[in-house]
Amino acid sequence: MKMSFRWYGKSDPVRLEYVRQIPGMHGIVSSLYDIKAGELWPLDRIHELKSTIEAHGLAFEVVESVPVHEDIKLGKPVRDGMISNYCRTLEHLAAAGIKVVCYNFMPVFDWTRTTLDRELPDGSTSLAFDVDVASNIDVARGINLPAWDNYYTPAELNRVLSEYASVGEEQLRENLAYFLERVIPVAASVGIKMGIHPDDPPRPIFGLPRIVKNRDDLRRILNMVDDPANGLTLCSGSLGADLRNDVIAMVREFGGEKRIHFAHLRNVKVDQRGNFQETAHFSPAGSLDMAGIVRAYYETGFDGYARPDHGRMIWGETGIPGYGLYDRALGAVYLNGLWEATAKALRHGTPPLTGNR
Ligand SMILES: [Mn+2]
Repeated sequence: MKMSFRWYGKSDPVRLEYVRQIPGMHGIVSSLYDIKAGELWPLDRIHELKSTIEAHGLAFEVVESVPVHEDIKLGKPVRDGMISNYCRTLEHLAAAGIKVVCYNFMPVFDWTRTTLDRELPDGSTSLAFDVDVASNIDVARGINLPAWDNYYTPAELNRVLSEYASVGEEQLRENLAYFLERVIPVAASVGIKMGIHPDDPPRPIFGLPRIVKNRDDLRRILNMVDDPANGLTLCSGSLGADLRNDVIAMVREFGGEKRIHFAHLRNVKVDQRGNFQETAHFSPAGSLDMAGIVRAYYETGFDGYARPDHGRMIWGETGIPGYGLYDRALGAVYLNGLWEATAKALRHGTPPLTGNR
């Protein structure tokens, strides 16, 4: 397990010097955030980002994400040029040493929360999702949700939502298959592993179709193109926000087949209706058995990349919600601790296998 940390580039308030000081930190997960979906990533820009990261003693081997343009998800004729750019971007990324590319296929909203700073009992804050708040939003008047209210004007939103009116789950699946049939052979040929991120949260939102919600969805996607390059970013917090999802069983099934390339490890406190709040990684803080999840990765011989995904805001830190330094650092160390303890318990005291440099 190669522990990694998401970093939003030079505008990120978290400094790479500090990320490097987290014990067992292997590398940075990042992206070229200013390049629009559908466009080609220039090789020199990728190298520039890589040099910045490597200058701080960290590896750059995972991109999260190369976004998929809405027109590809909608299956519009213009998608072919965008898919061609996507394939050429993968070639450029491979040339720069990238091993794993994370992406998602969520229509319009690539994650949704109804609160970005709900207080937990200990006074820290974190992201939360309330089913009733989300279902009572009148999308015709715009999405009055944190982080999304500035993305689309109500008119733009209505336009894109109306385009999805004729795209149900089956059509969205067909459009994903069309994308994968063209992208996966290129990824495989240049040695890049693709990892689709589950829907976050794993339920239909605002009447939009969702096709990456549970075990059966993941199986269907892997079967669309049966190649190791067509794999998963298994996000415990996203899938775990539906209590019917057995995250440990999914790690065992898909990890056993070497189809998980990127592990997002975080905990959530969930209720039966699907309301949830992100918590500390520590298992008793939330609803997920993080030790059981890490053990499942260990036992399936996982040697891919992991990241602590999100964290709470603690110790007075301010910054990008979910992406502060302190709590994600605690999470990374906790997860590495679980890995070491699992390794030593199962191997009777011999040194642990770790991906740390
Ligand atoms: Mn995630």
